[in-house]
Amino acid sequence: MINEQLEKIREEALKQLSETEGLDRLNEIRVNFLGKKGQLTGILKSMKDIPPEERPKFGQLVNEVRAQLEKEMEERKAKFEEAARNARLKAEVIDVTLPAKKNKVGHKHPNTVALEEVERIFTGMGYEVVEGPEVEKDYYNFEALNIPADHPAKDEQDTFYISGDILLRTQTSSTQVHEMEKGRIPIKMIAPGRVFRADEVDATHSPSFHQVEGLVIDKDITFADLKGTLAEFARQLFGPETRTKFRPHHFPFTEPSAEMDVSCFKCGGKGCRFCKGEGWIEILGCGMVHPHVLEMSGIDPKEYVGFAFGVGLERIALLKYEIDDMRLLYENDIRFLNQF
Ligand code: 2U9
Repeated sequence: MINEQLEKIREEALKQLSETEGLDRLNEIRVNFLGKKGQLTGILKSMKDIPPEERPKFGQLVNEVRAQLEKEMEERKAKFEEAARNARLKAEVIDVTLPAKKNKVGHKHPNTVALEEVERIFTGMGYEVVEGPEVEKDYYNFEALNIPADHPAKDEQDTFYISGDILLRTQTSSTQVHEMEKGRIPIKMIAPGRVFRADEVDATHSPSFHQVEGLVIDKDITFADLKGTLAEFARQLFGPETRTKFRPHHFPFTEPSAEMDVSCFKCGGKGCRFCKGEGWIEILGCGMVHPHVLEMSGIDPKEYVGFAFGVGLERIALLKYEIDDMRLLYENDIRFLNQF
């Protein structure tokens, strides 16, 4: 009777084991049959109901069933674990025949390319590149450059003020003033950098843009030196055929002052859509340094003369790359930048 019961337990356990599909269920079965309160443990309690002489045999049988079930469970556990490992290996498989992912290599911004080109041209002519602070004193940005207190550029609508006499520079000229104050002459420098003006953003304006200004101070410098230098700059930047023309202009810090045009590098000066039919393109402002500007920085205008010029870097980049909207330079749209 009790032997039959044991057989039933064995059969039931083996049946359930053969139907298991996971480690969780396997554990459940283990607890159910072999656990402290399991069926096999339970049947041992019925030992008292059988004659004492049969007890050892029955005990042996129970142990046999236990051993068999444990073995079966171990085998199934190993099987499940192997299946799980195989599934993981399959999921993690790497197809080495797929094409490799290419790293996207960036490149220089058009502004940087233009700046490096301008720097190359001027360092080639013996100029030093000097950088200065973007936050300046009113004196270095305006007063030392002969820009009077009532000049419209000083208006709060045109300049960003940080406090009473501290502002964001509107031109890199302040860097040249610092250089003049050091009193080491001759000076032959360019001052590239970021400048700020309270302008609304449009196709040709931005509240922050970049300039390259130049300054030469020595004995016997003439307007001919200025013209020769800037004509050579234009030829190197836009091609050897480039012609230049100087138109009178006014700046507070130079006297006389001029603006320089270059012959259109698209049509050679005949007039086209690019130069709006003019044949000429305005490039930069320039002039002989105002004697009062030299004097204010401690340089004797009777002994020394100089010329200066200023060029908008974005303007060069837009022209060189034929970009018709300055905003594109600041949007960092990869589709745009990838073209250069
Ligand atoms: C010192 C004395 C004189 C720098 C100069 C210009 C003419 C000029 C503009 C070009 C386009 C500014 O970026 S822009 O808007 N600049 O036209 N700049 S002469 O003259 C100086 C500089 C420093 C001590």
